[in-house]
Amino acid sequence: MQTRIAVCGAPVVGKTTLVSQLARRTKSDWPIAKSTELEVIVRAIIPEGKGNTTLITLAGSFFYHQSTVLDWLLKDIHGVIYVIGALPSTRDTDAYPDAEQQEGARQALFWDLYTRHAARLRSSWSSIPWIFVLNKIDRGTTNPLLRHIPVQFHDQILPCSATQSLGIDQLWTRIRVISRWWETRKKMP
Ligand SMILES: Nc1nc2c(ncn2[C@@H]2O[C@H](COP(=O)(O)OP(=O)(O)OP(=O)(O)O)[C@@H](O)[C@H]2O)c(=O)[nH]1
Ligand SMILES: [Mg+2]
Repeated sequence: MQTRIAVCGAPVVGKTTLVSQLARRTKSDWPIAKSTELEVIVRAIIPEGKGNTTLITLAGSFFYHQSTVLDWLLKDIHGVIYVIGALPSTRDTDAYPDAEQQEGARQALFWDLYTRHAARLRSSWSSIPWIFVLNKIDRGTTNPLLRHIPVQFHDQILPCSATQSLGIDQLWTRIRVISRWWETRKKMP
C-alpha cells in the first residue's frame, strides 16, 4: 500500500519538525525538501512492509491564496495530519497582552484555508481520515482553534511535542491505522 498523507497547519506550528521526528523514529531517510522560487515541499518516505507512507508538507513565504500548491497537496490523498500549535502559557506572554489572541487568529486563517481546499477536493474529514495534533505542548496546553475541530474528534486530539519527542510513537501508530484502513477498503468488493 502506498499511502500519501498531507501534513497541514499554519506556518511555524512544527509540521516539518514532526515529519523529521517520524522519519527518525522509523529510521527512514531524512525528509527531502524540494523548493521552487517561493514554495518548499517537504517529503518523507517511510517504508512499511511492501509499501510505504509518504508524508508531504508545505513551507515557504508564498501567497497561499494565489498558489495552486495547496490543491496539489490535498488532492488524491489518503489522510490528513492537521497540526495546531499550542499557545504559550500566559506566563510567557505577559509582555505582549495580545500575543495569544493574535497567534490564535493567525492559525485560524490557515485552518479556514486548508479546510476549504480540502472540502473542495473531497479530502475533508467526512471523506478521508484526519489526525488532529496539538503540538508544542511543552509550551502550553491549548489553543481556541481546537474548538473548530468537529466535536466527534475532540477526544482523539493527539498532544505532541516535536522538539521533545513526545507523542511521536502515538502519531506513527495512528498513521499506520490509516494505511490499514485503506488496505481493508481495497479488499472490499
Ligand atoms: N517548543 C517547541 N517548539 C517546537 C515544537 N515543534 C517545533 N518547534 C519549533 O517551532 C519552529 C517551527 O518549526 P517547523 O517544524 O519549522 O514548523 P513548520 O510548521 O514546518 O513551519 P513552516 O514550514 O514555516 O510552515 C522551530 O523553531 C521548531 O524548533 C515543539 O513541540 N515545541
Ligand atoms: Mg515546514
